[in-house]
Amino acid sequence: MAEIAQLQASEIRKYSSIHPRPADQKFTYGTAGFRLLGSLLDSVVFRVGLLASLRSRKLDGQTIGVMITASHNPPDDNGVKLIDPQGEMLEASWETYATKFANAASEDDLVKEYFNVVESLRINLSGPARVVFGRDTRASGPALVSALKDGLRSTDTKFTDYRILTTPQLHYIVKSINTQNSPVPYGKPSEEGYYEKLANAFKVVTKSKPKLASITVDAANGVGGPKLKELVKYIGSENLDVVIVKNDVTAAEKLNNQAGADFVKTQQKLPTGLHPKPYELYASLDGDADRIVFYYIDETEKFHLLDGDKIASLAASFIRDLLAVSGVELDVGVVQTAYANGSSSTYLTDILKVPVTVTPTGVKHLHHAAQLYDIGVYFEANGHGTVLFSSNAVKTLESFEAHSPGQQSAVSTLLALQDLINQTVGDALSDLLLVVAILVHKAWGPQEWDLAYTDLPNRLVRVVVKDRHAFKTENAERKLVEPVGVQPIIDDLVKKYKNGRSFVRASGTEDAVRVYAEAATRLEADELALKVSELLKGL
Ligand code: G16
Repeated sequence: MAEIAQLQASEIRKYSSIHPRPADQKFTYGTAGFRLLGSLLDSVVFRVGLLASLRSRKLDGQTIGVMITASHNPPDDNGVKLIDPQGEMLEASWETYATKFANAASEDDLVKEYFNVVESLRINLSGPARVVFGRDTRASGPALVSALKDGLRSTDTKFTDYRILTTPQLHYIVKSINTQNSPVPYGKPSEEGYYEKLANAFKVVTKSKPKLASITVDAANGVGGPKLKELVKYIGSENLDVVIVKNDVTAAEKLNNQAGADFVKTQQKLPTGLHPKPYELYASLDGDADRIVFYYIDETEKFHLLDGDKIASLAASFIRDLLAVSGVELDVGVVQTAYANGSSSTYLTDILKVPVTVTPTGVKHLHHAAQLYDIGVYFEANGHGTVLFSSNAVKTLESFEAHSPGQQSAVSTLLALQDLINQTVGDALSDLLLVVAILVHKAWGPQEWDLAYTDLPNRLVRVVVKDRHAFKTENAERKLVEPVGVQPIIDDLVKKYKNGRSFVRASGTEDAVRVYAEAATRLEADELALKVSELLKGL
Protein backbone atom coordinates (compact mmCIF):
# COMPACT_ATOMS: atom_id res chain seq x y z
CA MET A 1 0.00 0.00 0.00
CA ALA A 2 2.75 2.43 0.98
CA GLU A 3 4.48 1.59 -2.29
CA ILE A 4 1.36 2.33 -4.33
CA ALA A 5 0.88 5.60 -2.45
CA GLN A 6 4.46 6.63 -3.14
CA LEU A 7 4.18 5.71 -6.78
CA GLN A 8 0.95 7.67 -7.19
CA ALA A 9 2.36 10.68 -5.37
CA SER A 10 5.33 10.79 -7.69
CA GLU A 11 3.19 10.22 -10.82
CA ILE A 12 0.77 12.98 -9.77
CA ARG A 13 3.70 15.38 -9.25
CA LYS A 14 5.21 14.44 -12.60
CA TYR A 15 2.01 14.82 -14.64
CA SER A 16 0.78 17.82 -12.71
CA SER A 17 3.89 19.76 -13.75
CA ILE A 18 2.69 19.36 -17.36
CA HIS A 19 -0.68 20.84 -16.34
CA PRO A 20 0.19 23.88 -14.22
CA ARG A 21 -2.51 25.81 -12.42
CA PRO A 22 -3.00 29.36 -13.75
CA ALA A 23 -1.97 31.81 -11.04
CA ASP A 24 -4.62 34.09 -9.50
CA GLN A 25 -7.50 32.02 -10.78
CA LYS A 26 -10.07 30.81 -8.29
CA PHE A 27 -12.08 27.76 -9.28
CA THR A 28 -15.43 26.64 -7.85
CA TYR A 29 -17.36 23.45 -8.56
CA GLY A 30 -20.72 25.16 -9.23
CA THR A 31 -24.24 24.39 -10.49
CA ALA A 32 -22.88 22.15 -13.21
CA GLY A 33 -19.25 21.48 -12.31
CA PHE A 34 -16.40 23.79 -13.29
CA ARG A 35 -17.12 26.25 -16.06
CA LEU A 36 -14.99 29.00 -17.53
CA LEU A 37 -12.80 29.83 -20.51
CA GLY A 38 -11.56 26.58 -22.04
CA SER A 39 -8.02 27.97 -22.09
CA LEU A 40 -8.01 28.15 -18.27
CA LEU A 41 -9.21 24.62 -17.62
CA ASP A 42 -6.24 22.38 -18.36
CA SER A 43 -5.12 21.95 -14.74
CA VAL A 44 -8.70 21.67 -13.51
CA VAL A 45 -9.53 18.80 -15.86
CA PHE A 46 -6.28 17.00 -14.97
CA ARG A 47 -7.22 17.27 -11.28
CA VAL A 48 -10.80 16.16 -11.94
CA GLY A 49 -9.19 12.99 -13.31
CA LEU A 50 -7.57 12.42 -9.92
CA LEU A 51 -10.84 12.93 -8.11
CA ALA A 52 -12.82 10.70 -10.48
CA SER A 53 -10.30 7.96 -9.81
CA LEU A 54 -10.69 8.34 -6.03
CA ARG A 55 -14.47 8.42 -6.31
CA SER A 56 -14.42 5.14 -8.23
CA ARG A 57 -12.02 3.51 -5.76
CA LYS A 58 -14.16 4.71 -2.86
CA LEU A 59 -17.17 3.04 -4.52
CA ASP A 60 -15.41 -0.31 -5.03
CA GLY A 61 -14.46 0.26 -8.64
CA GLN A 62 -17.86 1.33 -9.91
CA THR A 63 -17.57 3.41 -13.05
CA ILE A 64 -17.58 7.20 -12.74
CA GLY A 65 -18.31 9.53 -15.68
CA VAL A 66 -16.54 12.74 -16.63
CA MET A 67 -18.24 15.04 -19.13
CA ILE A 68 -16.33 17.87 -20.77
CA THR A 69 -18.83 20.51 -21.85
CA ALA A 70 -19.93 24.08 -21.23
CA SER A 71 -23.47 23.38 -22.40
CA HIS A 72 -25.27 26.68 -23.08
CA ASN A 73 -22.17 28.88 -22.58
CA PRO A 74 -20.31 30.61 -25.45
CA PRO A 75 -17.95 28.62 -27.73
CA ASP A 76 -14.72 29.67 -25.98
CA ASP A 77 -15.91 28.41 -22.61
CA ASN A 78 -15.65 24.85 -21.53
CA GLY A 79 -16.38 22.88 -18.41
CA VAL A 80 -16.15 19.58 -16.65
CA LYS A 81 -18.48 17.68 -14.39
CA LEU A 82 -18.51 14.30 -12.69
CA ILE A 83 -21.23 11.67 -12.94
CA ASP A 84 -21.93 9.22 -10.11
CA PRO A 85 -22.51 5.48 -10.69
CA GLN A 86 -26.29 5.63 -11.08
CA GLY A 87 -25.94 8.39 -13.67
CA GLU A 88 -26.63 11.09 -11.11
CA MET A 89 -24.69 14.28 -10.48
CA LEU A 90 -21.67 13.96 -8.19
CA GLU A 91 -22.62 13.61 -4.51
CA ALA A 92 -22.61 17.10 -3.00
CA SER A 93 -20.02 16.36 -0.27
CA TRP A 94 -17.43 15.59 -2.98
CA GLU A 95 -17.88 18.98 -4.66
CA THR A 96 -15.77 20.46 -1.86
CA TYR A 97 -12.89 18.08 -2.69
CA ALA A 98 -13.21 19.04 -6.36
CA THR A 99 -12.87 22.72 -5.46
CA LYS A 100 -9.91 22.01 -3.15
CA PHE A 101 -8.09 19.95 -5.79
CA ALA A 102 -8.65 22.61 -8.43
CA ASN A 103 -7.30 25.39 -6.19
CA ALA A 104 -4.27 23.57 -4.74
CA ALA A 105 -1.47 26.09 -5.30
CA SER A 106 1.45 23.74 -5.95
CA GLU A 107 2.13 20.12 -6.88
CA ASP A 108 2.91 19.40 -3.21
CA ASP A 109 -0.40 20.95 -2.13
CA LEU A 110 -2.25 18.88 -4.69
CA VAL A 111 -0.64 15.66 -3.47
CA LYS A 112 -1.50 16.70 0.08
CA GLU A 113 -5.17 17.28 -0.81
CA TYR A 114 -5.24 13.95 -2.66
CA PHE A 115 -3.95 12.02 0.36
CA ASN A 116 -6.19 13.95 2.75
CA VAL A 117 -9.17 12.49 0.87
CA VAL A 118 -7.55 9.03 0.72
CA GLU A 119 -7.01 9.05 4.48
CA SER A 120 -10.20 10.69 5.67
CA LEU A 121 -12.37 8.42 3.52
CA ARG A 122 -10.12 5.36 3.98
CA ILE A 123 -9.77 4.74 0.28
CA ASN A 124 -7.92 1.60 -0.77
CA LEU A 125 -5.49 2.72 -3.47
CA SER A 126 -4.84 -0.81 -4.62
CA GLY A 127 -8.52 -1.31 -5.50
CA PRO A 128 -9.83 -0.93 -9.05
CA ALA A 129 -10.75 2.47 -10.50
CA ARG A 130 -12.79 2.90 -13.68
CA VAL A 131 -13.76 6.10 -15.48
CA VAL A 132 -15.56 6.80 -18.75
CA PHE A 133 -15.70 10.18 -20.42
CA GLY A 134 -17.14 12.15 -23.31
CA ARG A 135 -17.14 15.69 -24.63
CA ASP A 136 -19.23 18.07 -26.68
CA THR A 137 -18.13 19.62 -29.98
CA ARG A 138 -16.09 22.57 -28.61
CA ALA A 139 -12.66 23.22 -30.10
CA SER A 140 -10.97 23.08 -26.67
CA GLY A 141 -12.37 19.59 -25.98
CA PRO A 142 -9.58 17.35 -27.37
CA ALA A 143 -6.79 19.11 -25.41
CA LEU A 144 -8.83 18.88 -22.22
CA VAL A 145 -9.36 15.18 -22.85
CA SER A 146 -5.55 14.79 -22.96
CA ALA A 147 -5.30 16.48 -19.56
CA LEU A 148 -7.98 14.19 -18.17
CA LYS A 149 -6.18 11.11 -19.49
CA ASP A 150 -2.99 12.23 -17.74
CA GLY A 151 -4.92 12.51 -14.46
CA LEU A 152 -6.27 9.01 -14.93
CA ARG A 153 -2.91 7.55 -15.97
CA SER A 154 -1.14 9.04 -12.97
CA THR A 155 -3.56 7.20 -10.67
CA ASP A 156 -3.55 3.90 -12.56
CA THR A 157 -7.21 4.21 -13.53
CA LYS A 158 -8.82 2.18 -16.34
CA PHE A 159 -10.68 4.42 -18.74
CA THR A 160 -12.77 4.46 -21.90
CA ASP A 161 -13.07 7.47 -24.16
CA TYR A 162 -16.62 7.68 -25.61
CA ARG A 163 -15.58 10.70 -27.64
CA ILE A 164 -18.33 13.11 -28.73
CA LEU A 165 -21.62 12.58 -26.89
CA THR A 166 -24.49 14.58 -25.47
CA THR A 167 -24.24 14.99 -21.70
CA PRO A 168 -27.33 12.80 -21.06
CA GLN A 169 -25.90 10.04 -23.29
CA LEU A 170 -22.88 9.81 -21.00
CA HIS A 171 -25.15 9.72 -17.93
CA TYR A 172 -27.07 6.87 -19.61
CA ILE A 173 -23.84 4.98 -20.36
CA VAL A 174 -22.54 5.34 -16.79
CA LYS A 175 -25.72 3.92 -15.31
CA SER A 176 -25.85 1.16 -17.91
CA ILE A 177 -22.28 0.06 -17.15
CA ASN A 178 -22.89 -0.02 -13.41
CA THR A 179 -26.15 -1.96 -13.68
CA GLN A 180 -24.94 -4.46 -16.30
CA ASN A 181 -24.83 -7.36 -13.87
CA SER A 182 -27.78 -6.32 -11.75
CA PRO A 183 -31.25 -7.96 -12.00
CA VAL A 184 -32.49 -4.83 -13.81
CA PRO A 185 -29.82 -3.59 -16.22
CA TYR A 186 -30.59 -0.05 -17.33
CA GLY A 187 -29.59 -0.55 -20.96
CA LYS A 188 -26.78 -1.55 -23.32
CA PRO A 189 -23.78 0.58 -22.28
CA SER A 190 -23.17 2.21 -25.64
CA GLU A 191 -24.42 5.05 -27.79
CA GLU A 192 -26.22 2.48 -29.92
CA GLY A 193 -27.89 1.05 -26.80
CA TYR A 194 -29.15 4.53 -25.95
CA TYR A 195 -30.76 4.99 -29.37
CA GLU A 196 -32.30 1.52 -29.28
CA LYS A 197 -33.81 2.02 -25.84
CA LEU A 198 -35.38 5.38 -26.67
CA ALA A 199 -36.53 4.39 -30.15
CA ASN A 200 -38.16 1.14 -28.98
CA ALA A 201 -39.94 2.89 -26.13
CA PHE A 202 -41.14 5.66 -28.44
CA LYS A 203 -42.61 3.10 -30.81
CA VAL A 204 -44.46 1.37 -27.94
CA VAL A 205 -45.82 4.63 -26.50
CA THR A 206 -47.02 5.91 -29.89
CA LYS A 207 -48.21 2.54 -31.26
CA SER A 208 -51.31 2.91 -33.44
CA LYS A 209 -51.30 6.70 -33.01
CA PRO A 210 -51.00 8.95 -36.07
CA LYS A 211 -47.63 10.54 -36.73
CA LEU A 212 -47.09 14.13 -35.54
CA ALA A 213 -47.51 16.61 -38.41
CA SER A 214 -43.98 17.95 -38.24
CA ILE A 215 -41.33 19.25 -35.88
CA THR A 216 -38.34 21.44 -36.62
CA VAL A 217 -35.43 21.34 -34.17
CA ASP A 218 -32.77 24.04 -33.77
CA ALA A 219 -29.70 22.13 -32.59
CA ALA A 220 -27.75 25.30 -31.59
CA ASN A 221 -24.95 24.02 -33.89
CA GLY A 222 -23.99 21.62 -31.13
CA VAL A 223 -23.69 17.92 -30.48
CA GLY A 224 -27.49 17.45 -30.27
CA GLY A 225 -27.92 17.83 -34.06
CA PRO A 226 -25.92 14.83 -35.27
CA LYS A 227 -27.10 12.72 -32.33
CA LEU A 228 -30.75 13.52 -33.00
CA LYS A 229 -30.25 12.61 -36.66
CA GLU A 230 -28.90 9.25 -35.55
CA LEU A 231 -31.76 8.69 -33.10
CA VAL A 232 -34.36 9.39 -35.81
CA LYS A 233 -32.79 6.62 -37.94
CA TYR A 234 -33.60 4.13 -35.19
CA ILE A 235 -37.16 5.45 -34.86
CA GLY A 236 -37.80 5.38 -38.60
CA SER A 237 -39.23 8.17 -40.74
CA GLU A 238 -42.52 6.27 -40.88
CA ASN A 239 -42.88 7.07 -37.15
CA LEU A 240 -41.35 10.53 -36.83
CA ASP A 241 -40.39 13.38 -39.15
CA VAL A 242 -37.84 15.79 -37.76
CA VAL A 243 -36.23 18.66 -39.62
CA ILE A 244 -32.95 19.68 -37.97
CA VAL A 245 -31.71 23.26 -38.46
CA LYS A 246 -28.70 25.10 -36.97
CA ASN A 247 -26.81 21.88 -37.36
CA ASP A 248 -23.32 23.01 -38.30
CA VAL A 249 -20.85 21.53 -35.84
CA THR A 250 -17.84 22.37 -37.99
CA ALA A 251 -17.78 26.13 -37.37
CA ALA A 252 -16.77 26.49 -33.71
CA GLU A 253 -18.07 30.05 -33.35
CA LYS A 254 -21.64 29.13 -34.30
CA LEU A 255 -22.27 27.07 -31.16
CA ASN A 256 -25.19 28.54 -29.15
CA ASN A 257 -24.85 31.75 -31.17
CA GLN A 258 -28.23 33.46 -31.60
CA ALA A 259 -29.80 30.03 -31.33
CA GLY A 260 -30.43 27.24 -28.88
CA ALA A 261 -32.62 26.71 -25.83
CA ASP A 262 -30.93 29.32 -23.62
CA PHE A 263 -31.12 32.04 -26.29
CA VAL A 264 -34.78 31.33 -27.04
CA LYS A 265 -35.78 31.16 -23.37
CA THR A 266 -33.87 34.19 -22.12
CA GLN A 267 -34.54 36.39 -25.17
CA GLN A 268 -38.08 35.07 -25.57
CA LYS A 269 -37.72 35.06 -29.31
CA LEU A 270 -37.00 32.83 -32.30
CA PRO A 271 -33.47 31.73 -33.19
CA THR A 272 -32.05 34.22 -35.67
CA GLY A 273 -32.89 33.36 -39.26
CA LEU A 274 -35.65 30.89 -38.46
CA HIS A 275 -38.93 31.57 -40.29
CA PRO A 276 -41.55 29.25 -38.84
CA LYS A 277 -44.92 28.36 -40.31
CA PRO A 278 -47.85 29.32 -38.05
CA TYR A 279 -49.00 26.69 -35.56
CA GLU A 280 -46.25 24.20 -36.40
CA LEU A 281 -44.11 22.87 -33.56
CA TYR A 282 -40.50 24.03 -33.18
CA ALA A 283 -37.89 23.22 -30.54
CA SER A 284 -34.40 24.37 -29.54
CA LEU A 285 -31.70 22.28 -27.85
CA ASP A 286 -28.73 23.67 -25.95
CA GLY A 287 -25.05 23.00 -26.66
CA ASP A 288 -24.86 19.60 -24.96
CA ALA A 289 -28.50 18.62 -25.52
CA ASP A 290 -29.62 18.41 -21.92
CA ARG A 291 -32.19 21.19 -22.29
CA ILE A 292 -35.05 21.75 -24.68
CA VAL A 293 -37.72 24.41 -25.13
CA PHE A 294 -40.57 24.37 -27.66
CA TYR A 295 -42.41 27.20 -29.41
CA TYR A 296 -44.67 28.18 -32.28
CA ILE A 297 -45.96 31.33 -33.92
CA ASP A 298 -49.61 32.19 -34.52
CA GLU A 299 -51.16 33.73 -37.65
CA THR A 300 -50.07 37.21 -36.51
CA GLU A 301 -46.49 35.86 -36.19
CA LYS A 302 -46.62 36.29 -32.41
CA PHE A 303 -44.06 34.07 -30.71
CA HIS A 304 -45.36 31.59 -28.08
CA LEU A 305 -42.85 29.85 -25.82
CA LEU A 306 -43.49 26.37 -24.42
CA ASP A 307 -40.75 26.15 -21.81
CA GLY A 308 -39.80 23.72 -19.04
CA ASP A 309 -42.87 24.70 -17.00
CA LYS A 310 -45.13 23.89 -19.92
CA ILE A 311 -43.34 20.55 -20.43
CA ALA A 312 -43.75 19.70 -16.73
CA SER A 313 -47.46 20.54 -16.83
CA LEU A 314 -48.00 18.50 -20.00
CA ALA A 315 -46.13 15.49 -18.59
CA ALA A 316 -47.83 15.69 -15.17
CA SER A 317 -51.31 15.91 -16.65
CA PHE A 318 -50.64 13.03 -19.05
CA ILE A 319 -49.28 10.77 -16.31
CA ARG A 320 -52.06 11.72 -13.93
CA ASP A 321 -54.66 10.86 -16.61
CA LEU A 322 -53.02 7.50 -17.37
CA LEU A 323 -53.01 6.65 -13.66
CA ALA A 324 -56.68 7.60 -13.40
CA VAL A 325 -57.60 5.36 -16.35
CA SER A 326 -55.52 2.46 -15.04
CA GLY A 327 -56.77 2.72 -11.47
CA VAL A 328 -53.19 2.36 -10.17
CA GLU A 329 -52.58 4.45 -7.08
CA LEU A 330 -49.23 6.23 -7.15
CA ASP A 331 -48.39 9.72 -6.02
CA VAL A 332 -47.25 12.19 -8.66
CA GLY A 333 -45.46 15.41 -7.74
CA VAL A 334 -43.73 18.20 -9.62
CA VAL A 335 -40.46 19.88 -8.66
CA GLN A 336 -39.72 23.41 -9.86
CA THR A 337 -37.37 26.26 -9.01
CA ALA A 338 -38.07 29.92 -8.23
CA TYR A 339 -37.85 30.57 -11.99
CA ALA A 340 -41.10 28.66 -12.55
CA ASN A 341 -43.77 30.96 -13.87
CA GLY A 342 -46.35 31.75 -11.19
CA SER A 343 -49.16 30.65 -13.53
CA SER A 344 -47.61 27.22 -13.98
CA SER A 345 -47.41 26.61 -10.22
CA THR A 346 -51.03 27.74 -9.79
CA TYR A 347 -52.14 25.47 -12.65
CA LEU A 348 -50.33 22.47 -11.16
CA THR A 349 -51.65 22.91 -7.64
CA ASP A 350 -55.15 24.30 -8.28
CA ILE A 351 -56.20 22.62 -11.52
CA LEU A 352 -54.16 19.43 -11.78
CA LYS A 353 -54.08 19.09 -7.98
CA VAL A 354 -50.51 17.79 -7.92
CA PRO A 355 -48.13 18.84 -5.15
CA VAL A 356 -45.26 21.16 -6.10
CA THR A 357 -41.87 21.27 -4.38
CA VAL A 358 -39.50 24.22 -4.95
CA THR A 359 -35.71 23.73 -4.78
CA PRO A 360 -32.67 25.86 -5.59
CA THR A 361 -31.47 25.96 -9.22
CA GLY A 362 -29.45 22.99 -10.43
CA VAL A 363 -30.69 19.64 -11.61
CA LYS A 364 -29.00 17.90 -8.70
CA HIS A 365 -31.42 19.61 -6.28
CA LEU A 366 -34.51 18.95 -8.35
CA HIS A 367 -33.52 15.34 -8.99
CA HIS A 368 -33.28 14.48 -5.30
CA ALA A 369 -36.59 16.16 -4.50
CA ALA A 370 -38.29 14.29 -7.37
CA GLN A 371 -37.06 10.98 -5.96
CA LEU A 372 -39.37 11.52 -2.97
CA TYR A 373 -42.46 10.91 -5.14
CA ASP A 374 -43.56 7.62 -6.73
CA ILE A 375 -43.45 9.51 -10.01
CA GLY A 376 -41.55 12.80 -9.76
CA VAL A 377 -41.71 15.28 -12.63
CA TYR A 378 -38.95 17.87 -12.46
CA PHE A 379 -38.22 20.69 -14.85
CA GLU A 380 -36.43 23.97 -14.62
CA ALA A 381 -38.16 26.72 -16.59
CA ASN A 382 -35.12 26.73 -18.89
CA GLY A 383 -36.12 23.31 -20.21
CA HIS A 384 -33.83 21.11 -18.13
CA GLY A 385 -35.63 18.19 -16.58
CA THR A 386 -37.05 14.71 -16.65
CA VAL A 387 -39.57 12.39 -14.99
CA LEU A 388 -38.40 9.83 -12.43
CA PHE A 389 -40.20 6.57 -11.75
CA SER A 390 -39.37 5.09 -8.33
CA SER A 391 -38.74 1.37 -7.99
CA ASN A 392 -42.03 1.20 -6.08
CA ALA A 393 -43.83 2.76 -9.03
CA VAL A 394 -42.29 0.30 -11.48
CA LYS A 395 -43.06 -2.72 -9.26
CA THR A 396 -46.64 -1.57 -8.71
CA LEU A 397 -47.19 -1.07 -12.43
CA GLU A 398 -45.55 -4.36 -13.37
CA SER A 399 -47.61 -6.39 -10.92
CA PHE A 400 -50.91 -4.64 -11.63
CA GLU A 401 -53.68 -6.89 -12.96
CA ALA A 402 -55.72 -4.96 -15.48
CA HIS A 403 -59.44 -5.61 -15.82
CA SER A 404 -60.03 -3.96 -19.16
CA PRO A 405 -58.14 -3.16 -22.38
CA GLY A 406 -58.20 0.52 -21.37
CA GLN A 407 -56.49 -0.23 -18.06
CA GLN A 408 -53.97 -2.51 -19.75
CA SER A 409 -53.10 0.09 -22.35
CA ALA A 410 -52.64 2.84 -19.73
CA VAL A 411 -50.32 0.63 -17.63
CA SER A 412 -48.28 -0.45 -20.69
CA THR A 413 -47.92 3.20 -21.73
CA LEU A 414 -46.73 4.20 -18.25
CA LEU A 415 -44.15 1.41 -18.23
CA ALA A 416 -42.90 2.37 -21.69
CA LEU A 417 -42.67 6.01 -20.60
CA GLN A 418 -40.21 4.96 -17.95
CA ASP A 419 -37.92 3.65 -20.73
CA LEU A 420 -38.56 6.61 -22.99
CA ILE A 421 -37.70 9.18 -20.34
CA ASN A 422 -34.04 9.31 -19.32
CA GLN A 423 -34.01 8.26 -15.65
CA THR A 424 -30.57 9.68 -14.95
CA VAL A 425 -30.81 13.37 -15.86
CA GLY A 426 -32.70 15.92 -17.99
CA ASP A 427 -32.24 14.91 -21.63
CA ALA A 428 -33.35 17.09 -24.55
CA LEU A 429 -33.64 14.19 -27.01
CA SER A 430 -35.64 12.02 -24.63
CA ASP A 431 -37.82 15.00 -23.65
CA LEU A 432 -38.43 15.74 -27.32
CA LEU A 433 -39.78 12.23 -27.84
CA LEU A 434 -41.85 12.48 -24.65
CA VAL A 435 -43.54 15.69 -25.78
CA VAL A 436 -44.19 14.35 -29.28
CA ALA A 437 -45.63 11.13 -27.81
CA ILE A 438 -47.99 13.03 -25.51
CA LEU A 439 -49.14 15.35 -28.31
CA VAL A 440 -49.97 12.44 -30.61
CA HIS A 441 -51.86 10.73 -27.77
CA LYS A 442 -53.91 13.82 -27.20
CA ALA A 443 -54.13 14.69 -30.92
CA TRP A 444 -52.90 18.16 -29.98
CA GLY A 445 -50.80 20.71 -31.76
CA PRO A 446 -48.70 23.32 -29.96
CA GLN A 447 -51.63 25.70 -29.59
CA GLU A 448 -53.79 23.18 -27.69
CA TRP A 449 -50.83 22.40 -25.45
CA ASP A 450 -50.34 26.10 -24.79
CA LEU A 451 -53.98 26.58 -23.74
CA ALA A 452 -53.53 24.92 -20.32
CA TYR A 453 -52.55 28.23 -18.75
CA THR A 454 -51.20 31.65 -19.76
CA ASP A 455 -47.74 32.60 -18.55
CA LEU A 456 -47.40 35.74 -16.50
CA PRO A 457 -45.15 38.10 -18.47
CA ASN A 458 -41.61 37.69 -17.18
CA ARG A 459 -38.08 38.90 -17.77
CA LEU A 460 -34.70 37.38 -16.98
CA VAL A 461 -31.72 39.75 -16.87
CA ARG A 462 -28.04 38.94 -16.54
CA VAL A 463 -26.16 41.53 -14.47
CA VAL A 464 -22.37 41.66 -14.23
CA VAL A 465 -21.29 42.58 -10.69
CA LYS A 466 -17.93 42.96 -8.95
CA ASP A 467 -18.19 39.69 -7.05
CA ARG A 468 -21.08 37.35 -7.66
CA HIS A 469 -19.93 35.21 -4.70
CA ALA A 470 -21.08 38.04 -2.43
CA PHE A 471 -24.69 37.15 -3.32
CA LYS A 472 -26.17 34.64 -0.89
CA THR A 473 -29.76 33.43 -0.86
CA GLU A 474 -32.12 31.30 1.19
CA ASN A 475 -35.64 29.90 0.87
CA ALA A 476 -34.85 28.14 -2.43
CA GLU A 477 -33.17 31.30 -3.76
CA ARG A 478 -36.24 33.45 -3.25
CA LYS A 479 -34.66 35.62 -0.58
CA LEU A 480 -31.36 37.48 -0.87
CA VAL A 481 -29.63 37.52 2.52
CA GLU A 482 -26.33 39.04 1.35
CA PRO A 483 -25.47 41.77 0.46
CA VAL A 484 -27.46 42.81 3.51
CA GLY A 485 -30.25 45.31 2.97
CA VAL A 486 -30.99 44.61 -0.70
CA GLN A 487 -33.93 42.22 -0.21
CA PRO A 488 -36.15 44.77 1.63
CA ILE A 489 -35.68 47.19 -1.29
CA ILE A 490 -36.66 44.42 -3.76
CA ASP A 491 -39.71 43.67 -1.59
CA ASP A 492 -40.77 47.31 -1.69
CA LEU A 493 -40.38 47.42 -5.46
CA VAL A 494 -42.34 44.20 -5.95
CA LYS A 495 -45.29 45.55 -3.93
CA LYS A 496 -45.82 48.25 -6.56
CA TYR A 497 -46.67 45.73 -9.30
CA LYS A 498 -49.78 43.62 -9.72
CA ASN A 499 -48.84 39.91 -9.45
CA GLY A 500 -45.27 41.13 -9.02
CA ARG A 501 -42.47 38.76 -8.04
CA SER A 502 -38.72 39.13 -8.35
CA PHE A 503 -35.58 37.48 -7.03
CA VAL A 504 -31.83 37.73 -7.46
CA ARG A 505 -29.26 34.92 -7.38
CA ALA A 506 -25.66 34.35 -8.44
CA SER A 507 -25.24 32.17 -11.53
CA GLY A 508 -23.37 28.94 -10.98
CA THR A 509 -22.24 28.72 -14.59
CA GLU A 510 -21.47 32.31 -15.59
CA ASP A 511 -19.68 35.19 -13.90
CA ALA A 512 -22.86 37.19 -13.29
CA VAL A 513 -25.99 37.40 -11.19
CA ARG A 514 -29.43 36.73 -12.59
CA VAL A 515 -32.53 38.81 -11.96
CA TYR A 516 -35.95 37.29 -12.53
CA ALA A 517 -39.14 39.35 -12.50
CA GLU A 518 -42.74 38.67 -13.38
CA ALA A 519 -45.86 40.82 -13.23
CA ALA A 520 -49.35 41.18 -14.67
CA THR A 521 -48.26 42.93 -17.88
CA ARG A 522 -45.18 42.83 -20.10
CA LEU A 523 -44.42 46.48 -19.42
CA GLU A 524 -44.57 45.96 -15.67
CA ALA A 525 -42.44 42.79 -15.76
CA ASP A 526 -39.79 44.58 -17.85
CA GLU A 527 -39.86 47.63 -15.58
CA LEU A 528 -39.56 45.55 -12.41
CA ALA A 529 -36.63 43.56 -13.85
CA LEU A 530 -34.92 46.78 -14.88
CA LYS A 531 -35.38 48.44 -11.48
CA VAL A 532 -34.05 45.41 -9.60
CA SER A 533 -31.10 45.15 -12.01
CA GLU A 534 -30.25 48.81 -11.51
CA LEU A 535 -30.20 48.24 -7.80
CA LEU A 536 -27.36 45.73 -8.23
CA LYS A 537 -25.13 47.88 -10.38
CA GLY A 538 -22.29 49.19 -8.31
CA LEU A 539 -22.57 46.41 -5.73
C1 G16 B 1 -26.79 24.21 -15.84
C2 G16 B 1 -27.50 23.45 -14.75
C3 G16 B 1 -28.95 23.88 -14.69
C4 G16 B 1 -29.03 25.38 -14.50
C5 G16 B 1 -28.22 26.10 -15.57
C6 G16 B 1 -28.10 27.58 -15.30
O1 G16 B 1 -27.38 23.93 -17.06
O2 G16 B 1 -27.39 22.08 -15.01
O3 G16 B 1 -29.57 23.19 -13.63
O4 G16 B 1 -30.34 25.81 -14.57
O5 G16 B 1 -26.90 25.58 -15.60
O6 G16 B 1 -27.51 27.73 -14.04
P1 G16 B 1 -27.07 29.11 -13.45
O7 G16 B 1 -28.28 29.99 -13.49
O8 G16 B 1 -26.61 28.80 -12.07
O9 G16 B 1 -26.00 29.65 -14.35
P2 G16 B 1 -26.52 23.67 -18.36
O10 G16 B 1 -27.53 23.31 -19.39
O11 G16 B 1 -25.77 24.93 -18.64
O12 G16 B 1 -25.62 22.54 -17.96
